[in-house]
Amino acid sequence: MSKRKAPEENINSGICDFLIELADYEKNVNRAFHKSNAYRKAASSISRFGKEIKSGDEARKLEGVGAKISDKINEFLKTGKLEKLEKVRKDETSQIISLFTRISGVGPVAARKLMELGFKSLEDLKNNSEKLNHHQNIGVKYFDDFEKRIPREEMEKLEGMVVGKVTGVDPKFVATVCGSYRRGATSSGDIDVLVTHPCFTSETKKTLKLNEIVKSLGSFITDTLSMGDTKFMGVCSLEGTVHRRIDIRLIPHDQYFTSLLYFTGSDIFNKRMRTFALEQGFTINEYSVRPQGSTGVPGNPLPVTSERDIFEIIGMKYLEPSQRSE
Ligand code: DCP
Ligand code: MG
Ligand code: MN
Repeated sequence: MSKRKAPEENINSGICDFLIELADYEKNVNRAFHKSNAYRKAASSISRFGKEIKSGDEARKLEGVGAKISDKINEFLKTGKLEKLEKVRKDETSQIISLFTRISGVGPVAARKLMELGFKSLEDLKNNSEKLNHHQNIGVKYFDDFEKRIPREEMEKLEGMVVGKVTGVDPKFVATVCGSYRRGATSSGDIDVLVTHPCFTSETKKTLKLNEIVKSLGSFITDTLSMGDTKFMGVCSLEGTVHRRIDIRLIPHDQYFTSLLYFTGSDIFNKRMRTFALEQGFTINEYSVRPQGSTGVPGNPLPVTSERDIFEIIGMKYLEPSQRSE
């Protein structure tokens, strides 16, 4: 999961930052996911707006900005802060839960549980490792490293290295680094790799061995968080650099482009595109694009041979990865 996004050119970043802080608070501390998404959606709209917002009323005209958020924007523009956030930042429960949810492998539920066990700090968690699972313990171990964004230059080296090793196993493998890197971000939170092979389809699933691919990466992989048939979650490190989170997914060839689209994101863009697709009568997810059908039950997956196909099917103007940040 991504933590802090890279600062992008955004004239309304003050407003967007406080909306995202509210979104994180609602998600992690209150587990109010709808409220959280509403704040994120408003932040996304405002950052796409591009012009300086001078009042709550002006913001209200944008999609996803209602009366309550508009009032908050007025308060922020007038006073330079938000009473609600000032309180949240001072509250100990919020502080502890917010800290714990920054650990890889710890979601809002686990964070609250750990707090209820009386733990307040990372030190407390280090001293009680038996209360954490393997993934969470590694998350604590590399807490500082995982908070550091990966500069694009290092991402390029990581990409070259991973693609080289994977195609070394079989030149027919196709490996792509997705996520924020594929969108052209100047830095990334982690490394999201998709691997496919022309002989690997949703019918022939079991013939490929993900652990062979992971093994080919050698000592570059320092830790395994989890290893499944099609999904590896782990930690890697280029010589002498910080430890980084890496996910490798094996994707059937016939699902490659829907997966590529999904894992290129951003998550906010995916939500917008899914909503758009539904309005046009299509269901899209990482596996397929299907017509909705008059009964509401999705039909069979439509054939797709590029990302462009998916945009065309649902009738959305094609956007390059670099245009999919919000
Ligand atoms: N994704 C999604 N919804 C989620 C989580 C992920 O649609 N709840 C998709 C879109 C993301 C992609 O998966 O772009 C990769 O997830 P990351 O959390 O790694 O996000 P990014 O790579 O976009 O950002 P970061 O640079 O922080 O890793
Ligand atoms: Mg990522
Ligand atoms: Mn990721």
